[in-house]
Amino acid sequence: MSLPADFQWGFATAAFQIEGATQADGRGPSIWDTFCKINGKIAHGANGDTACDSYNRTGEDIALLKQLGSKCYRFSLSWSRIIPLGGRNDPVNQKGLDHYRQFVDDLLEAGITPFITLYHWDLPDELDKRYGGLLNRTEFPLDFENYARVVFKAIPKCKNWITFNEPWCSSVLGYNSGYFAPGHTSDRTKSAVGDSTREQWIVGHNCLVAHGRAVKVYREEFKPTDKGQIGITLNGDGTYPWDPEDPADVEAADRKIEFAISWFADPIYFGKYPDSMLKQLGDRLPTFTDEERALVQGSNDFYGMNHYTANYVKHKTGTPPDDDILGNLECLFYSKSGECIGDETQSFWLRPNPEGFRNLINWLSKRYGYPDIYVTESGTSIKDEDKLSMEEMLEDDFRVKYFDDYVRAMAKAVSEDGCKVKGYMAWSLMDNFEWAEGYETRFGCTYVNYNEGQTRHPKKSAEKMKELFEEVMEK
Ligand code: LGS
Repeated sequence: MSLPADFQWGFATAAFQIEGATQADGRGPSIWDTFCKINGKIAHGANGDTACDSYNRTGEDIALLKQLGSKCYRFSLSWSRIIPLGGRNDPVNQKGLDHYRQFVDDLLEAGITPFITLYHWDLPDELDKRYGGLLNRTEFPLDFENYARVVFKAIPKCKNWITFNEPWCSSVLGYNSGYFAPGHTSDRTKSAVGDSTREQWIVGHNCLVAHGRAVKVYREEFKPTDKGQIGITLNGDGTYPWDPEDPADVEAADRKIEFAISWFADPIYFGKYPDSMLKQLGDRLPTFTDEERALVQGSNDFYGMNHYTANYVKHKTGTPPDDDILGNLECLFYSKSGECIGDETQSFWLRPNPEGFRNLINWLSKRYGYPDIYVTESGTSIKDEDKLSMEEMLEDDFRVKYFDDYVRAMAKAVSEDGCKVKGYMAWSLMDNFEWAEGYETRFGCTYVNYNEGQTRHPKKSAEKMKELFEEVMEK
């Protein structure tokens, strides 16, 4: 069991979750700044104003990465630092752009390979107000294309690009459950697109087209000299049928992945939505125009995989409600025979299931023709971790075990199953703003002391990562 010597491993973060400094150097507000101001949306009314203060601590973060032995670092750019109003006719903020260019230079200087995410959920607020943001089929992809071009041009030294992080979350959590910004729910009586139960499908479609536009720009205008690669990052859990004897559950376990992952990956690899979605949703899904299909199909140089957990899937009968996003099924922690998806002695909210990770890598590899895969996020947290003392938090044995099991399962997918996983980035380099959960939930391999000037203290899991990869990688 081993990973190739050039395997890229490291840690990941996202701009809004770590940067803070939301007013600095001409940054414009994003939909998350606005969302944080709505009462009751974020645990304890938290916001991203200070977060980990990474905007002012780039040197410290790079030193930490170096200390941990990280070969690469995945981070995202704040669009509204670069183009405060967001649009293609709006001014570019040179200071914002310079900040990231310098950061990439400093990473490279430290021997760390940058992986840049262009969009990790923090849309410039103005675009939401101006034309409905991600819901706008013509304006949004064009503005994203322009933003991407500005960035590619300014940061040619970065060779690894991710267009969108988890468009499933932007679509479903932002426009169906309302759990994330901009907080639209599927039961709203008014929708700019006529039917609020369709918003998530429209947003997903527009993200795909925007992704396709950015990839085209990169390939046509930059890649010939750049030799870089570009892809999208999709999230999805591993699945098992609740009752392996019931063909309907076996089918539902695949359908769950299709509704989460193939929703985006099938258009990218095959130029069409999955049959299971077309069957349930019919013309409630947007139809690709010829131009859109040409932009989207074949637009991944690699597959970015975010992965956390697995679940048992039980099919449902009857007609699903209009706003069903799962595919007429339910997800459970226990199988029919009472097996738990993960270690039930610990109250994990994300129950670890390394075998499910290996299975999903195989599922994706088979369906999409063994693409290069980068695991752009994988990690865990426990409920109420923040109720522990700092000393206890630093001894995060549950997280050490998680990474140990997951990385070994991945290494088997590579060396025994022939899957082409090229990198693994742990979520997260440090504790940070965990969206609707504020600072309560900690996913960091490094503890951040928010009460004492955001000081960083590596947890056991951070310290052990290097050893783990030394063990599973060829010399
Ligand atoms: O911080 C986010 C991490 C944490 O866990 C990151 O920004 C996202 O890209 C990604 O979605 N992240 C993530 N995903 C797993 C969440 C599982 C949610 C389970 C909900 C149970 C109530």
